[in-house]
Amino acid sequence: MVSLDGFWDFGFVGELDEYPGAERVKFTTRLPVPGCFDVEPQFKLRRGVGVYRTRVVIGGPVTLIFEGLGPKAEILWDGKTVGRCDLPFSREEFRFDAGGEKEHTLLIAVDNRADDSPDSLFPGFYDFYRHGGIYRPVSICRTPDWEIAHLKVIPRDIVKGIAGITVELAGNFPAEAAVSFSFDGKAPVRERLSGGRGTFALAVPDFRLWSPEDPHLHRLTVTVGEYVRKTTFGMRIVEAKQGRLFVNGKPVKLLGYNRHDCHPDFGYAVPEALVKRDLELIKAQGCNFIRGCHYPQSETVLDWCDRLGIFFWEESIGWGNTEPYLTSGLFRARQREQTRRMARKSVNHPCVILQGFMNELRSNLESGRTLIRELAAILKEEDGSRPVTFACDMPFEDISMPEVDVLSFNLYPGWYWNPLMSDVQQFDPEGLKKTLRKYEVFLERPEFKEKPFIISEIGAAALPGWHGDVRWTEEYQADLTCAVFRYVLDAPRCTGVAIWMFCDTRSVNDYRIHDRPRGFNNKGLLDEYRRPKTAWNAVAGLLKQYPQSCDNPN
Ligand code: ADA
Repeated sequence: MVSLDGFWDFGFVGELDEYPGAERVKFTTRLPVPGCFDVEPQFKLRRGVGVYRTRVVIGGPVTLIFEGLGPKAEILWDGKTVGRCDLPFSREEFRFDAGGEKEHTLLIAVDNRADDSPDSLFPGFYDFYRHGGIYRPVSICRTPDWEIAHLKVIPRDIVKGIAGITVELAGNFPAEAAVSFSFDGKAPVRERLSGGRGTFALAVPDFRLWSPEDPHLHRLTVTVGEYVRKTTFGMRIVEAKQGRLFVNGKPVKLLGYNRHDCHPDFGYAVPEALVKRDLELIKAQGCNFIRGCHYPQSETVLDWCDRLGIFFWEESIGWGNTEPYLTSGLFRARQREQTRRMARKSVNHPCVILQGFMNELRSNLESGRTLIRELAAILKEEDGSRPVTFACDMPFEDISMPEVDVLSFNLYPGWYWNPLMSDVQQFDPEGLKKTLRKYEVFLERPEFKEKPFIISEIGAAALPGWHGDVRWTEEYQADLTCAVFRYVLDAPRCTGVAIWMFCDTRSVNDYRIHDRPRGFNNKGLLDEYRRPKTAWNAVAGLLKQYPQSCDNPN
């Protein structure tokens, strides 16, 4: 595997109906890959086609791997199209014949214009900026005759330390093969693999559980013939039952934030050092949970959550999708494909304790419910060890909650209109508590009783530097956020909260010029450069003095 990351030639060709061919592109500069061209000063916030070019010495059958780009792209090898990416933020592999062993030209034409057709996974109205770029690493390798295409480790028994390990071969693999498993560099265990696929229940020697307090990772090396594949994994079990979420048999309280993996200077290609700093800030504040809104996450984010011990909710892309999307065959097929790829990519990350999809889709429609059923089935088929959920913004009209294990509501009392709160212009802690308690009453219905309940979004915007006691001020946001944390910490029925949101994030302004001052969604407790607003330190203080912490739920 050869990494292609580095600086590539770049030319911006703007508004075009068809990709023009390399000869018409003026490569005027060099830009980083991973990177987003529309955060660079010369192309800032411009819409159109940006073409990245690099040269690669290789030959014969090759596999080109993108860890994630967006919103969509065409891939050309020596001037010929070899692939198209229509699944933003998804890991994609392209296999083709590279030709003779020599230097070749690879072009990636990224188009960041809005595709509002109901087939599109990233239409213009989503409330997060449609950056154009190669968000995550790119690599290439010679396609082997056969390979270990998938390696899945699912902890099964945390008393005896048993993990279920599935190995899947692809290509011209041998019908029968010896397979060996070595944990943490220890002497290998040998088994036989028939028909290219097998699942083995193996004892992890000297196993230690993974938890936020002790995020211990084991290493596994699997060898089949000449082929070696490695992964890390954690021994932990997640269960949704009795109206609560249990990790390793203990009820947990999830306290944390929605986080867009985004930065004004880097778009969706946030450098690893900054990702790590974000996660450390969350952990140091006393929180233990992130909802990765609203798309599949990078390996960098999940690796660091594994290492730091932060619970994670990962979801496939979606934002308020309505009937035309939910009934488009291509949209549905792309959702299924993205959800499957996400599950396969992330299965060995112990931090991922919840899996989801399709934020705020119209879950009151039959078409919504059918898609939820299909996506939940894919997650269960690929993984099955994590509870499944989706963020619902219409709990009282919803018909889809029976399809998932955890009930998650996006609620904005004290900010947006809420059916249970008459005055949204003002916030008072008692009114907010009363409103949230009404959801608990609703959750007493027999069909909901067993399912844990999470507030998947709640919050208020604050313009950095605005002070006072009305909406849009730092104090209003701080008071509301602290009241939410107090409620969640005190309410046994509430398994957790993901505050909307960690930091201010650039949004699409065209449709919502009045709600997104500065061009940002300003509901971050940090601003877009991670500078704290009043609420950040207020929450840190509250969590320090609170008797029930996330490690010790009531
Ligand atoms: C929704 C949505 C978020 C964001 C939020 C807001 O609930 O899920 O992505 O748009 O509202 O800030 O209005």
